[in-house]
Amino acid sequence: MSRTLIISDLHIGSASRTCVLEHEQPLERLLDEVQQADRLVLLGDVVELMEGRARDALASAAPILAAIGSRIGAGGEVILVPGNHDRPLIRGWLRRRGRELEVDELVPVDASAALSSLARWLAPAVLEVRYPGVWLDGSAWATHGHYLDRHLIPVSAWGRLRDRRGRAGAATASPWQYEHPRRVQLSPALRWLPEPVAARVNGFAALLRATTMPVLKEELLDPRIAPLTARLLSLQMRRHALPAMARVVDRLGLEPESVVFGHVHRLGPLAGRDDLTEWRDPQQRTALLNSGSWVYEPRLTNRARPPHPYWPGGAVIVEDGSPPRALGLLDDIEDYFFS
Ligand SMILES: [Mn+2]
Repeated sequence: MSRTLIISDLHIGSASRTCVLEHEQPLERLLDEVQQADRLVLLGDVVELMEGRARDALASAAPILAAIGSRIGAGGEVILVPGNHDRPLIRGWLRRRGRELEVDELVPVDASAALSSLARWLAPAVLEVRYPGVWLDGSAWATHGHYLDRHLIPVSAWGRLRDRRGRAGAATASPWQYEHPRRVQLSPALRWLPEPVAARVNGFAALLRATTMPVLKEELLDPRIAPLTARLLSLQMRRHALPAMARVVDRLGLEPESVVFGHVHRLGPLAGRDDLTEWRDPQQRTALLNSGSWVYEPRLTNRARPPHPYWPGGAVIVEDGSPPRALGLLDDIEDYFFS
């Protein structure tokens, strides 16, 4: 029996987000979980490299990754799949390479000095780097998920699914095209969708983008609308982010039984809360799972108790013989540990 633990969106070193792994108790909880796993997948946005102080972020990451690596131990396996916030780890390599990627391209661990440092900190665990995704076995594909942004129309920084009528399978795209969006022609008959109700709520318009943008803008998270934000983001997730992720998988020509992604910080599907038919592609062939985040955002949780889709500590577990499942690893930790 083999057990794979997938976590994403740690954003270690972020000045604008609270990475809970910079606190002892959440880190210990993760280390306990890591110890029970045969393999750890770090599914992107592990280190915050988009806020401009890469050196500081890496310094914050060093002790956390060292703790993870030593708990996994010699022979243990860590797979890193960079996301948009830690893409600088492989950016130079991508540029120098200059040709098409597989959907699970193996990236040399010395692709950059920073990546080499990560590998060194994680030792004695062995680091493997894949981009833009990794096949966990023949049936589950995992990716950070930032390619889904290509299928959203940014309007007032609010993402909406483009070209909803686009026929599934009518066009294909490659990782290279997702990396170089000007060459992507996914939506020749681009059509504006009716204004969603959510977009009319003042202050909400930018919230989806706020969770994924390089620097979280304080003014986008107005505390006065906090009770609405999680519900509205949930609506956004169902109507736009999940279909966009399904479209990425379809355009890449993949037919996995399940897709695990991060990026939008929304753990799920959660039992008893989410409609499982929404967490599938339109043909109901592929299950979609989101690994949530390890950042504490009280304006999204709004004093709710976990299990909550925006509670930090999200993970997806993949075990032989059973479908992947999402779970919160910090559901019994009180808010004040994070603040
Ligand atoms: Mn991301």
